Amino acid sequence: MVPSPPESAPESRQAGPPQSAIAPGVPGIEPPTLAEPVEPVDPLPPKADQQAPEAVSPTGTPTGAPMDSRSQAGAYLTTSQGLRLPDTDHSLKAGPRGSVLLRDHHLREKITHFDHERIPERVVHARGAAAHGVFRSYGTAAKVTKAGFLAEDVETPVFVRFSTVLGSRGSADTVRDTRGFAVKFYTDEGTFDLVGNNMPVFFIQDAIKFPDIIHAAKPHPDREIPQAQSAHDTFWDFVSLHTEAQHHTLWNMSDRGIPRSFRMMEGFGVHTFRLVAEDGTTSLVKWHWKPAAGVHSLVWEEAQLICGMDPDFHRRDLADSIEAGAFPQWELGIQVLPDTEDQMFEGIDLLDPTKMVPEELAPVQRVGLLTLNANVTNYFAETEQVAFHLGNMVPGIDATDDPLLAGRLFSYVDTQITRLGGPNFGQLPINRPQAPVNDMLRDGMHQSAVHGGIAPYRPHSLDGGNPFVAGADAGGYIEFPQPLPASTKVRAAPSSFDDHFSQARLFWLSMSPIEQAHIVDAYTFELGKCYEQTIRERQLSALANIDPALCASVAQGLGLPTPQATEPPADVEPSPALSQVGKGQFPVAGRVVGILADDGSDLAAVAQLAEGLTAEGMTALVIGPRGGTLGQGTPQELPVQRTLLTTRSVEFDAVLVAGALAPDPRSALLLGEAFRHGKALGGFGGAETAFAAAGIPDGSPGIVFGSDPSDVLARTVSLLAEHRVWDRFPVAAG
Ligand code: HDE
Repeated sequence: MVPSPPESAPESRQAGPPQSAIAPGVPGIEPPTLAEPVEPVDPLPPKADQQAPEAVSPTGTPTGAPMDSRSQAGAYLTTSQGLRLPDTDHSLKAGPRGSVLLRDHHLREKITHFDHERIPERVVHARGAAAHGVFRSYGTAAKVTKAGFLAEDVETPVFVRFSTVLGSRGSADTVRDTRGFAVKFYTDEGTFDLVGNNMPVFFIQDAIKFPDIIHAAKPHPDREIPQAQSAHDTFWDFVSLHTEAQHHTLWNMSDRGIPRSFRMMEGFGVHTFRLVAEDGTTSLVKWHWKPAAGVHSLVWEEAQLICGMDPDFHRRDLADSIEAGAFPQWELGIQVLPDTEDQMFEGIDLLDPTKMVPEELAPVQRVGLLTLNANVTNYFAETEQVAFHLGNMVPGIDATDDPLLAGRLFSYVDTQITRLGGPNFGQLPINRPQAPVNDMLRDGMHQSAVHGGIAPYRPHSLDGGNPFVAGADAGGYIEFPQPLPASTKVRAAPSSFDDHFSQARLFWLSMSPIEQAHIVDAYTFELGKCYEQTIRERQLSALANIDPALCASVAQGLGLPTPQATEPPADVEPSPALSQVGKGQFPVAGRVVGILADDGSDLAAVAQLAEGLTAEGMTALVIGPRGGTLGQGTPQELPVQRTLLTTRSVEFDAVLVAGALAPDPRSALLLGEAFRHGKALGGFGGAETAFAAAGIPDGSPGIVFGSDPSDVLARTVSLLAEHRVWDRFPVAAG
């Protein structure tokens, strides 16, 4: 059963300071009282935007219990055993100035539990954020797979976790990195996990190299720096030697490495999977997630500023947009490829995870819609404890012989045993299947099922013979009987894995000039951060094999000579689908617009603008020179949501300026940055003065002026729908 999502944005709270009325991020369900409460009350219910894991039993049986049935209960503070406590502020002592007594069980329990509150963070993808949602299938995949959740109009509850790869759990969100995009479908036939990334290719072709790439990309083991980034010697040392990593590295250096929002990322299954239809026919497929909000990125300076200003930028954006009712959506798509004996398609080895299949060669067919409609109730219980596993498959979906996939099929269960402290992690509430579980797995740390019966073994004649094995007609998962060619045991890759540069070149040639300029800057920045010149030179040699112009531009930025290619540039056809630029207008719901105003602004117009923005599902934040309200004591008195001290341009997708504004270097900085970052800008009521004070040249593209605020709003929002004003930055083609 699909849990019912909140229909729309939760109502604003009735009381509380006016600032919290429209700004997202309200911390609690009720506004706090000034004085500490003294009347005992039961715990408050979760906020309207939150949802907890379905209250099924550890073995997948619906309990009918409400979603908050697993949270704290009762009006009084207790021990973990439910004993009511009169005091939690003082240890038990031999007199107020005397020794603390060992017999203080409350002190011991409180500190002991606290001492063990942390678990090992994920080896990779430690930093993440997640949400609940629902997947509705169109039924268009039913001809190629018998998977029940892909039949027409089936709705399946999902839990989705996004992540960076390299950083520790407390690192910043907007670092240059690949992003994880892991989806858990709680289907009637068992849980299906689609554990992908926001890039369609991977650094390595064989799982045995995973520890190598990760050790190279993680901080240097001596000083443990730098955190959460690839701009350092060991990363470039590895990828310049192990050149199969070059294609993925190029994606990382592109704008895909710094997404604007999780909501604005594509997702990819990376490996080729095999789908099995009802009649037994098979196809090879690549999974895709297509975001409704479009694919958009930050610019590099903005990303760096955000690391300091708001390291939680992406998780805040995800939670805020769900809280505001601007539910993030993606369509699931598949590229369906013939399951031929050689598992090749148009010369592309489908078992090589450093290769993708251009959409122009195999269109992405849309098969369903994912909507994230509820935030988690408790980060640790859900986002931290969720355990994905590639082996969580359902009938109709099977693996291929991709050697990277093989290693992953082993790794994910293994890592959870360390991370979650034993083999019963599947019984944690967020990991419980929503299909009956009868696994004969027994005991182990933290066993929370209470199994009946006496015969957890097969065959047996006790317990009525239960459980029985299920053939295909009873929904059993039958591995595809793949014919295997005669072969010799060998530690080697096929020669079709030898091509390391052609698709990197294809990606480079598919980029628009502004995207290419960003890529050149990214390489120049990252290699500029390497200490060893040899490593820079070696990486330049790899770039020479991708594209001579790319190589020459980076070499110039580094002040190094341009090396010659060691192999002729591949003759490849660009794939326009790979570019993010010039793809038209996208929905603006969930975008954040700042309105710069002061006491001299037309506050009635500002209020109207804020209303207009909110009506379109955006977040409007009034930025004032100080906190409190503008126009104090006048009928137009207006709450300020951000001050020039508490915000910076990077918080906004677009900025509107209400009036000339009193001169203030901080508002000039805000406007100058927003201009430099290609953001939509607008102003009315003499706002030209404020732009001039920020040093922005008159007549610059992408700045809307007018006397009618609602007209300025409409035109600015139209610019915002294209994400950035790129024609502010003329770049040479090529
Ligand atoms: Fe992972 N990966 N991975 N990976 N991966 C993990 O599992 C691993 C790979 C990906 O939000 C770990 O539970 C190996 C490719 C995501 O919880 C670990 C190999 C892709 C997430 C692990 C790969 C991914 C992980 C760490 C090479 C893109 C986060 C904690 C054979 C298709 C899931 C954990 C979440 C997490 C191992 C390669 C994506 C250690 C050995 C390729 C999105 O098991």
